[in-house]
Formats: sequence, structure tokens, C-alpha cells
Amino acid sequence: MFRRGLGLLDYFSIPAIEAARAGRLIGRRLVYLPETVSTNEVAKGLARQGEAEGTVVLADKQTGGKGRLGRSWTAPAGSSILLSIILRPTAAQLPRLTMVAALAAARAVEGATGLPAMIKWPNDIIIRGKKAGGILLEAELTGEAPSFAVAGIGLNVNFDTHLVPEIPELATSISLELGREYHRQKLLLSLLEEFEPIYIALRAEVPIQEEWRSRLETIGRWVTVTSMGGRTDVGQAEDVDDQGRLIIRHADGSVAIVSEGDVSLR
Ligand code: BT5
Repeated sequence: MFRRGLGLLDYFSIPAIEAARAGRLIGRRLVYLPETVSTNEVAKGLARQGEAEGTVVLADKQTGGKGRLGRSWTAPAGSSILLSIILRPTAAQLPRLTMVAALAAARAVEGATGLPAMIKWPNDIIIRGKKAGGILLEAELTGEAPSFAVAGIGLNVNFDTHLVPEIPELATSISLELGREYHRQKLLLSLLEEFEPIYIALRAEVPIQEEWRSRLETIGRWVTVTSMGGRTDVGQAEDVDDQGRLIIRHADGSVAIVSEGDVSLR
């Protein structure tokens, strides 16, 4: 096991983050909680009360960290980046928010640490074939239109994922891959810095899917996709469309277009 290098020095400096984000959209207000149930839950509560777009809820520890479909997200205290960003997209932009968050997280990991970061469709951040982070996008609608959305991002930074029983074998962290610990604050600032222009591009209807597509390790692979309704598709992940949906070609040549689900690579 690697030595704990940064240890107690690896705290978040909230004034420094606020200073770095002054005058920007993403992170112009930061709500830092040493411990909370789930940053997504806190962010949704704030958004319902009218909190402005761009506010970031950041925690050092979650007691009920969430994945998709009622699954949980596990992270030892002080080991990870655990945050949620409040967004106010249009209905047309909403399907592409997971794309925005995954691309920002992949760019940040790669830019800050130099590690190669890929995306496993639709929401996993992958380093050298292993899951190092995940995105949980939640939204509340008024009729057809989103009242708000919350982009939750978890990134494994300084801990050995193999020592946590709830975390699957095929997971990793930045410290495991780097062989040393990494400053969470640097990665956090890089994440907010990367998120902003991608989100602004989305809002301006500038296409963002090309770079996202190029980071998808799923394209070209033979996959089994289990959708939330329980439907299973087996075939080759041929492409994605501009809504971020996965296009699967079955062995008989027929095509399925899937907007959500779990992919296992074959
Ligand atoms: C995700 O769900 O990958 C979304 C994770 C989002 C977490 C962030 S943290 C900040 C914000 N607040 C929250 O409450 N959530 C968000 P999904 O694709 O459903 O994957 C969940 C599965 O990943 C679990 O069932 C475990 O098998 C596995 N898992 C749990 N913790 C993990 C970890 N730290 N690293 C890798 N895999 C993990």
C-alpha cells in the first residue's frame, strides 16, 4: 500500500476556491459541508428554494452517497471529490448534462494528473480500464421543462479502493494509478474550470459530443446493455448520437438506440 503522503495537509481551502471562481458561473458560490448525507440531496434542496445556477455543494464525507437506481457511492472521509453543481438547463439541454459532467471530469483528471481518462457510457470515469469516478445527474421537472438539474460528481482521489468492501474489484483511484497522493484541491479547481466552458458551449448550442465521443471507451466494443426498464441489448456499440444515446447493432443487423442503462463490455 502507498504511504499517506499529503495526510492532514490535503484539506480544501474554501476561501481559495471562492477566490479562484470569483466572477465565474460554476462555483461562484460554494457550500462546503464536512459531512452530509448526499451532496445531490443538499443541492436539490437548495435549488428548490431558488438557489442560483452554478452553486457547488462540496463535502468531505457522505453518509448516504448515491449512485444511479438506488445504488450507493462509497468514499472514505477526506479521500475523494464529492460535489454537486446546480444547473438550470432547458429541456433540450437536459439529456446532454451527463455528457458535460463526464467530459469535464475526464479532462480535469487528465489535465491535472496526466493520467489517461476515458468515459464508459454513460456515466463512469475510467482510468486504465477501471472505474475512478461516476456522475449522478438528477432533475426536477415542471411539466415538460426542467425546474433545475443537479450534476453530482464523485472522483476517487487518495485511497486504496481495494480496502473498501463495498467498492467493486474493477475500481481504482488517482493515488493508486499515480503511485502517490494528489492534492484534491488542485483537481477540484481543474474540474470547475473545465466544467464551465463545456456547459456554456452546451447553452450556446455549440456541439460538444465530438470530444466526448473520442473519450468513450465503449464505442466499437461488444456490449450487453441493461436498461432501467429491465430490457437487455447485446451487440456492438456502434456510435452515439447528439443526444448522448448509445447506438447498438445486434448480431442480426437490427439497431437499438438506448438513452440510459448499464453497460458491460464483453
Ligand atoms: C455512479 O452511479 O457511478 C454515480 C456516482 C455519483 C457519486 C456522486 S458523489 C457526489 C454526488 N452525491 C451523491 O450522493 N452522489 C454523487 P452508478 O453508475 O449507479 O454506480 C454505482 C456503483 O458503483 C455501486 O453500486 C458500486 O458497485 C460502485 N461504486 C460505489 N462506490 C464506488 C467508488 N468509490 N468507486 C468505484 N465504484 C464505486
